[in-house]
Amino acid sequence: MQPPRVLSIAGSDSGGGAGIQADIKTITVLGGYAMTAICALTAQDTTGVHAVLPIDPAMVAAQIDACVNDIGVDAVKIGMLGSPEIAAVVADRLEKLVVPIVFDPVMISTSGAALADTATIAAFERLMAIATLTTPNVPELQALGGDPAMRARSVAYIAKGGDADGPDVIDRLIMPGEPDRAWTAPRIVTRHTHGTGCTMSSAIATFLASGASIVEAVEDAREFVRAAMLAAPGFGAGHGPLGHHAVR
Ligand code: PXL
Repeated sequence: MQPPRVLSIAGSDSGGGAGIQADIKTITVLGGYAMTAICALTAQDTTGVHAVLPIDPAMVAAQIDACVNDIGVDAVKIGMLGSPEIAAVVADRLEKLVVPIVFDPVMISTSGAALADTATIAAFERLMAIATLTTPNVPELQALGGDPAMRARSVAYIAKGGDADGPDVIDRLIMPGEPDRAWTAPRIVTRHTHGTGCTMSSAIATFLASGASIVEAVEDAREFVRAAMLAAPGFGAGHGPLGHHAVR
């Protein structure tokens, strides 16, 4: 059987912990076929983001077109976009594609660096409107207007609780017309959380590409992220990467 084809439209993390690199590892370990449209390069390690270079929007569009037109795509994950112009060409392309889309509204890195400016965040509206699922963390949900604004958009989203306080992590899934769901698990206390959001969204995209429902995909992706956190190799002086390679 052929593997599900997953396209990650995101930024590159030279340190290998987040972004495109986390996505390729996640999709591959979960049995998918990973393709990429790189929106930005970051010079980055576990301690921080040292430089960012957004890619020409036409080049981002060309990468998407190349993947879609030849190999084909069963699901898309969107991560760091890099500029409002890139967000616009990504929306132009994806509005024509009928496959599951997981949108991670990346704004800030684990180390605290800004990865989206105000204009880029404003451009998220079109992407949320076409996404099968949007995956904000605590500060991202707040920047998007919180639960009232997300519910008013009538979109499915998972409010990730990893950045909240407390001994348990609670992830809430809200889908229009369905009862809210929540998953609770004891917090894994570790500084090695770099790339958890990227890993979560690309895992969900891979499960959706394999035909899972949103609920099944979220459930399985949570388990994968937790297992990868527990398998973190302990690299670097800051927020280290996950151990994708050691899971499954
Ligand atoms: O997790 C957010 C994120 C997304 N994309 C890139 C990143 C990060 C966090 O560091 O570096 C490229």
